[in-house]
Amino acid sequence: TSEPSKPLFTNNTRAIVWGMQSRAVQGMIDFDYSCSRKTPSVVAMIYPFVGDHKQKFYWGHKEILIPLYKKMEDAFKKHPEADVLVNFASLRSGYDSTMEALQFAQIRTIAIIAEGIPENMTRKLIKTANEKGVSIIGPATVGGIKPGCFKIGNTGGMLDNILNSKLYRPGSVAYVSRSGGMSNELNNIISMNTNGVFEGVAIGGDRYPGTTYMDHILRYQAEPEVKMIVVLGEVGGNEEYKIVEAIKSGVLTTPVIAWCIGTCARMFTSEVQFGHAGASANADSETALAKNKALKAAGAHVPSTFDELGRMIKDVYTHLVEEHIIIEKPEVAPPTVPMDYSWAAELGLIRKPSSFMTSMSDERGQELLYAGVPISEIFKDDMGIGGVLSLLWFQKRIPPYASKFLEMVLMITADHGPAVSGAHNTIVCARAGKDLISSLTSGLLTIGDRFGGALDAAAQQFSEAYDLGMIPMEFVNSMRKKGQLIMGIGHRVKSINNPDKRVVILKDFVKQNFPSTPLLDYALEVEKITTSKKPNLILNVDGFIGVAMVDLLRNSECFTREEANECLENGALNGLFVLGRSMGFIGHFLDQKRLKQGLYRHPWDDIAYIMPETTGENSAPAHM
Ligand code: Q5B
Repeated sequence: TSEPSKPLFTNNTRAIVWGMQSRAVQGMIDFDYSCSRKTPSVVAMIYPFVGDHKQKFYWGHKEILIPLYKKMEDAFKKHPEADVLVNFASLRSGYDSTMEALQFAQIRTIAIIAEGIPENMTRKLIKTANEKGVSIIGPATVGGIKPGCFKIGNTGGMLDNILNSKLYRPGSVAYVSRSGGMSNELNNIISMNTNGVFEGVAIGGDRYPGTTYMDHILRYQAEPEVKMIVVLGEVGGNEEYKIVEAIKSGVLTTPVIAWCIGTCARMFTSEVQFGHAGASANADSETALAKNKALKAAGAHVPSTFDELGRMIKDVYTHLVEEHIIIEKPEVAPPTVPMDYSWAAELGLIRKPSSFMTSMSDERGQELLYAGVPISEIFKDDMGIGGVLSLLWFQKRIPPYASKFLEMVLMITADHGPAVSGAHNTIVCARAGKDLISSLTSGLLTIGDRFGGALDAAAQQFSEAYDLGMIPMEFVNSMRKKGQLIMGIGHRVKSINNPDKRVVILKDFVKQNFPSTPLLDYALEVEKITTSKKPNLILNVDGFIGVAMVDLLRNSECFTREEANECLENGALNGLFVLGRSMGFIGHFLDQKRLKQGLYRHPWDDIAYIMPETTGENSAPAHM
């Protein structure tokens, strides 16, 4: 690069981030806040795959908006103060986006995070960057960090890591490594053994890094605050020998503590390729052992193992403090960066009352649970629609006969022709051109005391009378005295002479399978009395299901008496008719569509127009 001695980052650095990397950007801004920067370092984002808009982030407690641009040109034009690009583009677009960025004169530093950019392309990037005086950090890097000033992307890890390693304020130690992961390790080692990191850069694991160890080392040496430099080299390449030369020639005078990783390569009989693309020795001189030896011989502080690195850093640091080259400063606590709610909750640090409670189903885990039962078990046990309904409505597993009964109820209530209130409404609605859901709900809205919605009230009336010990005649008389209809009694077309086959089928099943049916027996006695007065005052389908459900709830031994009562109070039983008849209403909607039925208009001759009597000239006529 053309200006090696100039700092890349200050506490006023402004950067643009390429890529939809919201978490990384929030991490950078949180770091800025912990450093007591006056403004966030990220001024804009670029992402070509979405339109221009703004992204929301936190600056401390406050929410801020950062613009995201589709075009790089717009981002740089609108933010001329930005001189850093943190490029999260993939290995496919990393080259093009970096080349494009290099055309903007304001750019001084580009961090390329992507791994796997072809080496010939990286070399072209480096050539262009050098011509333009731009420093490239990477490719294949996490980036770098300058405490108190700027953090590239995800460098330094999460905020607790940054705080633990005191990266919110500068120390006296600068480092350069290849590996991003190991730079985290260095942050930790340096913070434990010295007054902290001044700046650290991971140049990346490729054979051709955009900037080299020496580029950064020379920059560090030019910083008066940097009193010692840590270098973490590795097997492969010859870059470490440039440090050796610089120490030998007197160009590099700042104390250097160095270690090259990969000394274990000698334990392998064949050639070893470590994780990084550049980490394999093509000659003896490229081994970690040879490099460590040369660095030590040149005068760098080189431990005998990596484990010794911390102690060696501490020795050098202590010496510099004793020599008054490093003057330790009192610690100033960083401002508190609020923790994200989701992270705090994951750590168990906070609690809050929930707005919703549910005991019904849970979709969060690997498998959907209905009332705690995994759906695979529901299928394994062949629980059927009745079993599922009972789990979801009553949170209970019920015996097969009970499940079968619920299924029969749904089948029997599924439809009762086009003439009943609900089907009629659905049909009229469908013919008015409305959609399935509108037509269905139009039909459902007719369900009530008179039509299809008498199950709960029937169950309540009959069970109350039964529980009070009233004989059936007393019950019928008391209802008549109160002027109330008995819910579940009476039908428009069915009668004692034209029995409702649906009720006959259900009655046969219930009598054969339910453990006992005291309320049904009671209702059948009531029916005998009402039908003796009028043949259509039968125990109708609503009434039958209502009382049979009470017998099921009370006598199946699956429910306590309180649970059974609660079901009735909550109006669960009408749900059975609603659910069953929805099948029919949907069918009527589809039928009308299939038959291409036009808008329905009721014929005049079927409506009796009865107008008020005429009393004056201006009154409406009596008949139309
Ligand atoms: N009377 C069902 O009435 C109906 C009486 C009664 C004492 C009674 C009527 C009623 C209670 C509500 C009920 C569910 C409106 C019905 C259903 C689903 C369906 C529908 C389908 C399907 C029929 C004539 C005389 C009057 C009344 C007396 C009538 N009901 N007395 N208790 N419950 N029942 N609903 O025929 O002396 O002449 O003045 O409200 O259980 O909806 O298929 O159609 O699957 O879709 O119009 O099965 O019973 O009789 O009201 O003219 O009354 O009988 O007091 O006495 P009707 P009304 P009086 S199942």
